[in-house]
Amino acid sequence: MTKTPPRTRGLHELYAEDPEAADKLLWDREVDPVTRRGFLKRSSLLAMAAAVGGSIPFAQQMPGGLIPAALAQSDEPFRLTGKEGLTVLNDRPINAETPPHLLDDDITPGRYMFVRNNGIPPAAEAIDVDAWQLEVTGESCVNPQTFSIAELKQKFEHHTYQLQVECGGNGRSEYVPSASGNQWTTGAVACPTFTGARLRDVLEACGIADDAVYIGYYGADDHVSGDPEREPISRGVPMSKALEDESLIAWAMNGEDIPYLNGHPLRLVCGGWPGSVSGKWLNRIVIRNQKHDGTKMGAPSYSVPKHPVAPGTEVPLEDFETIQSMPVKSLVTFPKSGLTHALGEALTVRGHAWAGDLAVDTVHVSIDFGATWQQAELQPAPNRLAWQRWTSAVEFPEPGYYEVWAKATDSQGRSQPMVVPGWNPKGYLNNACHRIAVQVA
Ligand SMILES: Nc1nc2c(c(=O)[nH]1)N[C@H]1C(S)=C(S)[C@@H](COP(=O)(O)O)O[C@H]1N2
Ligand SMILES: [Mo]
Repeated sequence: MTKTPPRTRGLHELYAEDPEAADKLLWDREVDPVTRRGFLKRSSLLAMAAAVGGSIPFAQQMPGGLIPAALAQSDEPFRLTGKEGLTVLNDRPINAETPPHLLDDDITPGRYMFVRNNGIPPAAEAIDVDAWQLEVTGESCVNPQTFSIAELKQKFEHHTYQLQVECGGNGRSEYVPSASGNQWTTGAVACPTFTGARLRDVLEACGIADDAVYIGYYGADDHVSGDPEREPISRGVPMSKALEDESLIAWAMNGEDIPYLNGHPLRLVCGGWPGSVSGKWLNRIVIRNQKHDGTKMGAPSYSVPKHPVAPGTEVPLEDFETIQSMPVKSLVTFPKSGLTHALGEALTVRGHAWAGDLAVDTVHVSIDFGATWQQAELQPAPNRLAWQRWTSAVEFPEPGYYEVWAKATDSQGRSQPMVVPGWNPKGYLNNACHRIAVQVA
């Protein structure tokens, strides 16, 4: 674990490229109409203090958008701790996605796993693995108990699964009219391996009452307001999902500590469902006798209209339902979009496909905007809820501009749409075909 506080990508680089966007993205300013001075919001101020290595007594006098000299004069680039090559969408809270070509590994390395934060992570230096506690409680828990991580490791069998985690809002940027929230393109998905105890084993050790219907999680991150009474997020899953073999309380990812921004030292992982059910910095699980009612459990969060609606429709809250399994989807992870390819040579394209709780049955690729499709080779998943590798060699008939499209079909016969699917107010579940551009010369 690193002692460096989370930092954002090249602040000075960003300022050089697009000062206005950088200002907006990074400074989160509230402009005082009387003095026209840009006050930093409390959350930004804390980040800035962490980045310069101390509190800033005269923060109120700082002009909005000023880059502290301590950072401007340093040639050490801003970085997200433990991450590489991610595109930062927002820094308070930190949200960063992975470009498709960096998702080419069968097992996503930690440095390439996207980051979706609803709040402010616990300070890295405040995370004490030996002192970390997981409390299991709730009205449907027979014997509430608290475990240290060492106790979890010692009392329960260890299991390792490769599990796909995809944010429910992945693809949101393509909806028209646009939906508010992080404008994810394709990169809020990852499939690393996780090692931990089965959630089921831990719940059973604490006694699941007959009336249990749901579990909920709580994490150690703070609400962006700084109000200790508010949770940034506290979601959960029905008992049936909680009791699956692959639902884990994980202390390791890819055989190492979970990366700080992905929930070190402990997180819940329920693969195949919106990533928001996989609680990071996990310190409490509640067994509930009703659907969990924590922050962002209720509509419209992670919910879609029960019936299709026309784009732009205002949907009453009672007409939403909570998203469960994610829809079938695929990515082209090689080659990187925009390549020039020699005519007459076959081009091997590859990627991954996944389908929420289901398996992927077939993947097809097209080079003619979907007029014809050829079936790709598809590997079985290493375990349930892992993505599947697909590969296909395509040939181009003449020079020019092509797009390679990939389309996966799940084990129940449902395919990805070629255009953006059903608009919904919060922009969830866009599983349209991914495509890359190829110039054939
Ligand atoms: N404690 C906590 N857990 C959390 C979140 C969070 O903000 N706080 N974000 C959730 C959401 S919306 C997603 S998509 C996943 C993202 O996991 P990652 O940041 O490790 O990629 O974590 C989920 N678990
Ligand atoms: Mo998410």
